[in-house]
Amino acid sequence: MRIDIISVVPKLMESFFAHSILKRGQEAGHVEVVLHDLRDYSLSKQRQVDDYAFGGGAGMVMSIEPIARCIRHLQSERSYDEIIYMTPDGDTFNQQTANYLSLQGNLLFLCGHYKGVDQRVRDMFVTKEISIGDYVLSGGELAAAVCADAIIRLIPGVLNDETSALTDSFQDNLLAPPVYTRPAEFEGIAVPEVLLSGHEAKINEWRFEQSVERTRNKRPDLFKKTGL
Ligand code: 6GU
Repeated sequence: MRIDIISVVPKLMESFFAHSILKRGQEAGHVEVVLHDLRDYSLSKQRQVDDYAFGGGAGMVMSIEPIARCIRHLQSERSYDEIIYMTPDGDTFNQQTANYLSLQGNLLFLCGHYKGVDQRVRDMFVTKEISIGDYVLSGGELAAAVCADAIIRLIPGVLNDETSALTDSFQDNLLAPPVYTRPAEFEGIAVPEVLLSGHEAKINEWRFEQSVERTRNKRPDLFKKTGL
């Protein structure tokens, strides 16, 4: 997979992709993440990428020309399965979307800033609009990083234990069960006995029941979706 990210502050994301699982995923050749500075595609001497909103009002709008130049440059090198605009008015990101995007070959993320991009960018280039929740961030960069992390860890081979993504919370609309490690007893509080039994079927049954209970109690909205 290849992920291109267009931003006015690419430096903000550099260190994020240079660490841990995301770094390993790139080093092992499972994914390539390339950051692009939108200002490199500006036509003005001052490398300007925004302008006043037609019709007035507070806040600047990201201009279409630099974005169009950048996207077309990238499209001349490869075709993109999705061109994703990160915006608080997009569709809320979830595990299902992460699963879908992890199966694609080339993804292009455009990070919004200021009052957002000229609507014609959305009409002409964007195939998917994503928000990470109902709150406003100062830019789409952190949101794009969140999505990229959720996507990259699903690519086969990126996680050490390939089955571990399958048992994540949300994969089947159920929250993950409680987990324990040594010591088996801490200040008089013991680990549930079944986990020490070595009886795999019983352990799986216990974990499933715990997942169901947790989801029912903490996330009744999710629980409804399980059909249980
Ligand atoms: Cl994608 N962008 C911004 N600026 N704020 C957000 C967001 C995105 N998702 C939630 N809040």
